[in-house]
Amino acid sequence: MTDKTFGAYVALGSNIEPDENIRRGLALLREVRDTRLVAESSRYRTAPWGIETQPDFINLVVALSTGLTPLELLEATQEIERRLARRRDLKNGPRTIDLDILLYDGQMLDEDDLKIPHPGLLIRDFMLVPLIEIAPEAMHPVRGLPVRALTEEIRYRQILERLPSEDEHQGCG
Ligand code: PH2
Ligand code: MG
Ligand code: MG
Repeated sequence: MTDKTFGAYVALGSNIEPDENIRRGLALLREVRDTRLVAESSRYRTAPWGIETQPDFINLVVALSTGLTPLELLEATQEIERRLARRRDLKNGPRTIDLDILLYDGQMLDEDDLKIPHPGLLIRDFMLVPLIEIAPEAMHPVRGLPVRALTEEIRYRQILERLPSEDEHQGCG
């Protein structure tokens, strides 16, 4: 790792063999150079937003500590999407894996291919709820408030259930 690292939050979503593709996506994230995966939210089963006639999604959010710049991190996430054979033939359609950078070190960025904070963060429960689960105090740089205080603008309520973690399964018979 380089000595200067930044906190970043990345949302994952999949609705094609989601258990397998999320597992592979997380494994590849752990291999990104100069980057450590420091926290992982629960997985949420969510109803598809956008195109509604597609399978349910699994969504979660992870916290990273990274020495990469935002655009380098974007490149790394796009490489993972390519490796998991993501095809982009239908906007908002089914995907093996989607990796979206939500926040990066309290910074704002407005590039053609990367907007930070993610424009959907405050309106999509499947991004905001798992983020609040692992980082309630993370600051939203535009609003100047921690994300836990920013649930009132949620417009797309897609969460159907929070899935129990492996640990929670144990001891249940
Ligand atoms: N991602 C989309 C489109 N629709 N719906 C759910 N439930 N979860 C997603 O991650 C999602 C979506 C585009 O990226
Ligand atoms: Mg997305
Ligand atoms: Mg995306």
